[in-house]
Amino acid sequence: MTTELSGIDITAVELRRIELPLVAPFQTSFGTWTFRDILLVRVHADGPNGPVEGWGECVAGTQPLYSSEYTSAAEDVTVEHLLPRLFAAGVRHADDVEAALAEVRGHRMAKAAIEAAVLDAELRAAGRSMAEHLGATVERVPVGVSIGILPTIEDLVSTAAGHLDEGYARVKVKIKPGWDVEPCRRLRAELGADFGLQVDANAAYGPGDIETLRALDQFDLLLIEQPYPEERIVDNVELAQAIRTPVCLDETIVDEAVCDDVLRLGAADVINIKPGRVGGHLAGKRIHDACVAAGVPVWHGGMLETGIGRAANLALAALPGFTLPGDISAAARYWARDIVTEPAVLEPDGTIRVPDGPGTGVEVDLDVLDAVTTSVHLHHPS
Ligand code: NPQ
Ligand code: MG
Repeated sequence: MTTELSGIDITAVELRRIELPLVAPFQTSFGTWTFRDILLVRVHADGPNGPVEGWGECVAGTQPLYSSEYTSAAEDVTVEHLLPRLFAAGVRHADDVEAALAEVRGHRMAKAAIEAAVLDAELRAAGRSMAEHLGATVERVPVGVSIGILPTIEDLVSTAAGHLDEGYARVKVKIKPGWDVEPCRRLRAELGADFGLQVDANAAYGPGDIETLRALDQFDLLLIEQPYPEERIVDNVELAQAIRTPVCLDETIVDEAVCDDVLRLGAADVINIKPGRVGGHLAGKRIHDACVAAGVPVWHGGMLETGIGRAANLALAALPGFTLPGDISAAARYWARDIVTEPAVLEPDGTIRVPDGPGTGVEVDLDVLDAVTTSVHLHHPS
């Protein structure tokens, strides 16, 4: 990173579980979500100007359906394996978190939450915004919205129309076998050809479905996201050659090495970057830089975050290589009441303002937080 930060002395780490109801069920090819059970990491530390704290959000879901990680496992690995190493290494800088936790395999979403909390605290101590620290070049970012699978195509069309009226820059719809070609046909037939439309399969298809995937070419989609299972990289090379719609990878891109393989094989035309999936915002920035160098566009994905994760994501999404609207939607897309005092709102021009205060630039509403908290545990360096 550009500016050396003076660092912090971590005095304690709070692990908090919260349950937030979604404003509406969210159905994907891998399951339906009606609430989020989220692990939050709160770092208490001493900075050069006194005590500071930083927050980080773990994006793992209650069940290991999007990926192998899930909330209870993330809390367990954090308590049993990650915090002991963070404390033993005497980490004072966010830049040093990855190395301190590197010997633990996987668990990237859990690691990312710790790094985000340390980075938030370190930047608050330095009076510096995360956007500036990561290299943001814009103050507002264009955003899209992700629409789940709905009971009827009529519901889908009216929901999409509503979001376009709100000003969202593009619409993403979840697809699965049997809910793919017809929904896209109706969206185009009833809402027209000139709005940005993309689909996300969440790994629900295989090489045997190539005719169905090719049939989507007629709908002028921005991209098709993660058609095949996470580990199947080479099949994407053949798919990218067999269809016109750009292929985007999400679940597959778990770190820089895999991203590098994908770029060199030509297994993706576009990359979805999610800090939690790749182990942190710092790794997310490095993947951004690698994609920019390779001339491959990226956009910032979403994991139904609260205002804590959403603010950190906005900072990263403000980097120059994020040329496509992301899934960082307004808080109201998911929450009746967010846990930060100033939830992210959608501007009429389809953008969301990037917080510019110290750290993530958002404040946690402790009263709202306490009301949705299901457990709190404090851990101290021994
Ligand atoms: C995606 N996100 O792009 C994911 C899918 C997703 C906005 O579509 C809990 C944890 C619930 C992770 C629901 C969006 C989730 C989740 C959906 C991920 O593939
Ligand atoms: Mg996806």
